[in-house]
Amino acid sequence: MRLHLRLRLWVALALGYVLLMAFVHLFHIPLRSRTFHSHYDMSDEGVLEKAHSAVKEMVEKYAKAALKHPGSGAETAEQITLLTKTFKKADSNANEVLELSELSSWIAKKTKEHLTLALRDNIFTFTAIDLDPRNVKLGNVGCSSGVVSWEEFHAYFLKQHGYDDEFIKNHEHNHKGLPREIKEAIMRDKAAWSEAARSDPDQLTLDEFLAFRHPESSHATILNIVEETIAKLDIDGDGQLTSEEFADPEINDVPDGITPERYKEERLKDFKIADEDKNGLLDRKELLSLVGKPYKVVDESCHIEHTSNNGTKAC
Ligand SMILES: [Ca+2]
Ligand SMILES: [Ca+2]
Ligand SMILES: [Ca+2]
Ligand SMILES: [Ca+2]
Repeated sequence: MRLHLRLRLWVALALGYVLLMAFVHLFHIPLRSRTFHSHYDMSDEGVLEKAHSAVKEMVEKYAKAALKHPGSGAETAEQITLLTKTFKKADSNANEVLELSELSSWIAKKTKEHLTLALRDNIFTFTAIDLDPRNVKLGNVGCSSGVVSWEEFHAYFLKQHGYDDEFIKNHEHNHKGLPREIKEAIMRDKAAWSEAARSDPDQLTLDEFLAFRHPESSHATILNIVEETIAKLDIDGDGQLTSEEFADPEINDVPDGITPERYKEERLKDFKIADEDKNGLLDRKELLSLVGKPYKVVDESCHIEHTSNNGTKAC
């Protein structure tokens, strides 16, 4: 009997985990909008629906496999502990069942966390690559964040794979002599590069670099996050968020390791930055900018650049 219950729990946990992984994986497929330039066009909904039904199919497939071979796959003590913890976190009403709404809100939370990390990492990597020449400019109104050329990225890529400056400078352009997997990785990067380079095929801006390294940060994902945020936080239903709605720790998912007070403080700071027209409300356009653009990290890049030159902060 205990074994039977344990099996049921395992299958439920596996379902939740697989669904998250499948969701994240699915957004790696080219979801780039045909209407990329329109921030308000919701025609990606069709794509999202397809993604959801693909997730459903995949979950059913994995569930059947798990029932057929309960001893196979992830049944190690460590993985069961991880799944149990994950399940508990997602089961917000603690009834030991994962409702669809819990799963959906947990996936949205994890996707948001993933994108935040990706945005943070993006500026640091971008700044580390934009060296030859370094194109960051500091101006009167702020700073532009530079461009990364294919040559800059390629030099960085080779360095990451253990090649020295001498080799990078003199290596043959057809990459003769490099291991096959490195050549294949370069070809994959080339293909992703041309997908991401919208303004100039030879170089990427900061935003394009994000799309290059994290295609899951695509427009469709960002639109989805904005819609879910409004659906969850817009208590009075006017389609906009007040600072109270936006920052209330009672209705937001407060990340682990941060107190509700601190969370509210941080969110109020974000609100001030995001409220571009200073009318005390966040509309969809402002939320799209907040989710889709690395405000804070661009600010940090100005700081890094300027302090590295003369120790003062300009932005
Ligand atoms: Ca539940
Ligand atoms: Ca550059
Ligand atoms: Ca509202
Ligand atoms: Ca506003």
